[in-house]
Amino acid sequence: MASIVWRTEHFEEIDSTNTWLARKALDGAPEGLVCATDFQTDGRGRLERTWESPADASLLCSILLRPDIDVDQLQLVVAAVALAARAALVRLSGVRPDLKWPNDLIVGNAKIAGLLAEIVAVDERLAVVVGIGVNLTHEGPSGALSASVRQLAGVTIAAPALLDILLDELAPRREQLDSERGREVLRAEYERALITLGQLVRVERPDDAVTGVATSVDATGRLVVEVDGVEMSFAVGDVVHVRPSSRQDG
Ligand code: BT5
Repeated sequence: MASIVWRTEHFEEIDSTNTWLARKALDGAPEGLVCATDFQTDGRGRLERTWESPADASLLCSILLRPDIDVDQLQLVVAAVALAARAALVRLSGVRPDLKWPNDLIVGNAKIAGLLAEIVAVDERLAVVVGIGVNLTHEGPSGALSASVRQLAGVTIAAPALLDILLDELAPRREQLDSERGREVLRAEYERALITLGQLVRVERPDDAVTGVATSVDATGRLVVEVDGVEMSFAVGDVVHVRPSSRQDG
């Protein structure tokens, strides 16, 4: 595909950048449309959770992508945006976050960014809205294991500057999504950035939980966990939480 053209619509305040962009996607908006805001009144996390930030304290944006992938490869789109955000943070702040499967950027144990990917339409191509919130000066909700870039790096990054670099970093990764070879390159980069691999994790599903060592990410972005010598793969949609675990968790 030709190099992607980004076009950003900025709002001082909005309900949720994901919600706004999903509506635009359904109306046929082209790939590359980006929604950014200073404040969300209804910032959303996964599974009906909320994303909190006061005004002017975070990068809050959503990106419309129409990659040539199957529905079950959605996690690779999350990976592309998460890796772009990580690379942008390295370039601008020196902070090098790890990725935590499925959708967090963390430093140590503290979450500094979260992603929310939603499939909006399944036509000839998927329309995917990927939202990301990055804590720039906001340190996250009280009681949460979270932090801000300012707290960790001692620098205050402007949200538009971070978005610019993020989109710059996303362009080549977005291209990788369209071919099997590209997706393999992306998957390998994802594995290198994923702190989850090698960890003993407890994967909580709606009705049960299993504990094992996360070993890899498969070609569709599912997390592979070795449970009692047997490899099990977990898709994001089936997972409530993935937590580091201790052996006693059983
Ligand atoms: C996420 O969900 O981490 C996805 C967050 C996506 C937010 C962006 S902002 C722009 C775009 N528009 C939207 O409406 N959403 C996207 P999840 O893994 O479910 O994590 C949510 C949980 O993280 C909450 O239940 C809190 O515990 C915690 N949390 C909320 N706000 C946080 C913050 N600012 N920093 C760190 N943790 C936070």
